[in-house]
Amino acid sequence: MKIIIIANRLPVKIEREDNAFVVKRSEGGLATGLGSLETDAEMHWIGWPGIYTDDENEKKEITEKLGELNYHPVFLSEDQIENYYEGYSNSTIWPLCHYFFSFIQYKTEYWEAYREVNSLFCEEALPFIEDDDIIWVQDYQLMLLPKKIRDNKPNVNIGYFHHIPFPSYELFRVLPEREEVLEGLLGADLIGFHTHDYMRHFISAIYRVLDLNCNLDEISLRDRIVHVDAFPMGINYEQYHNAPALADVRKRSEKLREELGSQTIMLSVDRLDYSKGILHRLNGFANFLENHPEYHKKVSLAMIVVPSRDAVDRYADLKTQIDQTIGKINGQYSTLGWTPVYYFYQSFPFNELIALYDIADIALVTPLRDGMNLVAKEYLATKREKPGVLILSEMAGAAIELPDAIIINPNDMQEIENAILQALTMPEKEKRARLDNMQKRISTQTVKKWASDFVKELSHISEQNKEIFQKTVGKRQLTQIKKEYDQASRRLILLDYDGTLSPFVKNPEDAIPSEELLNLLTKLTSDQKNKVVINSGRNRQVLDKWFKGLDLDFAAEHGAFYKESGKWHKNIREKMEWDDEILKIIEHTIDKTPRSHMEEKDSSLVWHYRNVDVWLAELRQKQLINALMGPSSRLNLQIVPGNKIVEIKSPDFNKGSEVKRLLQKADYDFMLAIGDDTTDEDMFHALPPNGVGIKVGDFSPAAKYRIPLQSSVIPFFGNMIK
Ligand code: GDG
Repeated sequence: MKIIIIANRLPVKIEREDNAFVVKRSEGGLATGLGSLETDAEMHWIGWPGIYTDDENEKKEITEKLGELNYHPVFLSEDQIENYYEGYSNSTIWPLCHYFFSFIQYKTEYWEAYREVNSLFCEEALPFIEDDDIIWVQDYQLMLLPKKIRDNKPNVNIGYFHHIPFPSYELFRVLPEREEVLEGLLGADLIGFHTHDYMRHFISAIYRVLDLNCNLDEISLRDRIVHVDAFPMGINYEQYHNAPALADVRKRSEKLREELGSQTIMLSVDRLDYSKGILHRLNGFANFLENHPEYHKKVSLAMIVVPSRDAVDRYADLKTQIDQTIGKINGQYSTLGWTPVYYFYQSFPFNELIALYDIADIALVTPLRDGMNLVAKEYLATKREKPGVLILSEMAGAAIELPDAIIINPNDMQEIENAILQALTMPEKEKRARLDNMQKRISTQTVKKWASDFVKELSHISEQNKEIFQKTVGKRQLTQIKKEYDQASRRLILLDYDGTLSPFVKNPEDAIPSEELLNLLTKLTSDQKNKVVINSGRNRQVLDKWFKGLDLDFAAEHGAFYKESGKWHKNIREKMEWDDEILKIIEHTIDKTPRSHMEEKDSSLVWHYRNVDVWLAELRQKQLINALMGPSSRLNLQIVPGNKIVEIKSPDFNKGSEVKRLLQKADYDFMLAIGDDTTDEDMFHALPPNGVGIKVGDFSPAAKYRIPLQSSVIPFFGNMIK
């Protein structure tokens, strides 16, 4: 088994030096985290090497050089980088995911290049991929890749991690290619985000855009389940915590301190990006200086802006605005011995960055949106004897894990100003207590743990998907079931109706049996070896009407009644009399939930919500169950959530008790139960080990087999009895 990481960039850069190619390592968080994964598996990395060349010999040379490190380059042209990377990735998806609606650019050539490059990554990756490998795709540049790989290698384990925010559905829906992007991601077995909020937004986009079934953190597809989870990314804590003690760093810290004097230093470190809130931060600081002259000459902001994407117009404009704002602040407040803003538009070597973290009394991390923000965590990790204060935007994923920071809304200048004042006046004891709490968290939730949690969960889900694959009725499974059927002399066949023999329709009363189904049932019942029972939640009258003339037995209302040899019997003493409180709760729910209704059966009450908006239905379903909890336990009733219904019934019978009753009355050497709903799980559990339980739709651990689509049920029986 190998672990293959596929990312837009390799963790190294190739550069030309004196007519030769040199490999330069970049110690990004991702590379470090994955590098420290404790695994026996061989690690490979596929990505762009950061250099353009059309020369095949050069490509060969670079490929060989990188191959020694298990890195495999995907060569991209300047056009591709312009349209796929700067275009669709950074001018369409990036602003979309960071809620910069008006910055989103839609261009056909961007999308075409994005598709093309995702296909190219797939082509380059396929030769390396074997069935038991783990493929881990990184980030928003490669959202179509999971599906592309899945289409070629259906059994491989694929994970995807989204490093930036995932926006709410209301924003995501504006993307013209929303379906294809989501379908691309669903090629993965596991999709990871930094926070539960992004995960929630993604799931809501899935059911609203693709109309797929989502059950908590699972999305059911035809042949597998996709899991969605939050994995907050951490840092290499030890590395940052120990770095200030390195001799070289100490030297740099001392020099910096000397140069900056005794004033308080606030630090900010970002890539040049409008999502990082750099201008808001500067304006907040300007307000602070204006309103607090007592801090003039006592506080400076060291602002590091790392050049990034400056080929994109938006970024070039932002750079100009930053330059101007800093010029204005410094022009207005500087004195001979004091500069309010030290501005560095450059990237620093690691040790210099640590020295800056080390001497900074306050870190000002105020992005308008940020997937996680690792700078906040790195700053906290470097603090040792002298605690620092972190001012952190609530819009950064990191805020969820770091409530002991001074949390601010980055759009509120007043809050930034107040937070600076709070940080400057915070007692040392409080600083220490807050820092200790935050260090406790980031020293355990490290990048190594992040990577290993993801890979562990992916392996677990892949195992589960393999099981689903094994259970899914295909040729092999059908042959086995058919063999058992043919060899049997006495067979019990238990059939659920709605969602199994008949598709779901808007109005339950319209779900009348099709000709095809009636023909099948005629054939099944004409075999003397078969006892065929429809085990349904429907009432007696409907079953009698719809299947008139067929030699079938029934269990109605989940086993409250059963019909044998043409005669109905009941498992309940009499018609239920419903408590007023229960009726009122359901009526209230119906009033508040347009398109839902109640069905009253002899033995149960059912609230139907098939035609209700998904979000509202989920809310009302929870509220209804909650409200029913008290009266139900008092009256000894059972609340059973089913497929778009909630049923309230006596706990004395269910679909499983009916199976047990039938098995006690006669011996069978072939027992098959098929159903799609949670209520059918009782049938699967009641079957003996040699029974054939078949779940239609979602995966059920209790059923031996699975038929993903209702429309395949009748053809399946047709083949079984052929
Ligand atoms: C994306 C998401 C998410 C910065 N300046 C220098 C330097 N850096 C390093 C920092 C830090 C990294 O760059 C920046 O990471 P962030 O997390 O802050 O932000 P993005 O680059 O936007 O990253 C973000 C991240 O992915 C991970 O999932 O947290 O939300 O936007 O490690 O230290 N490193 C050096 N010199 C510099 O001047 N050596």
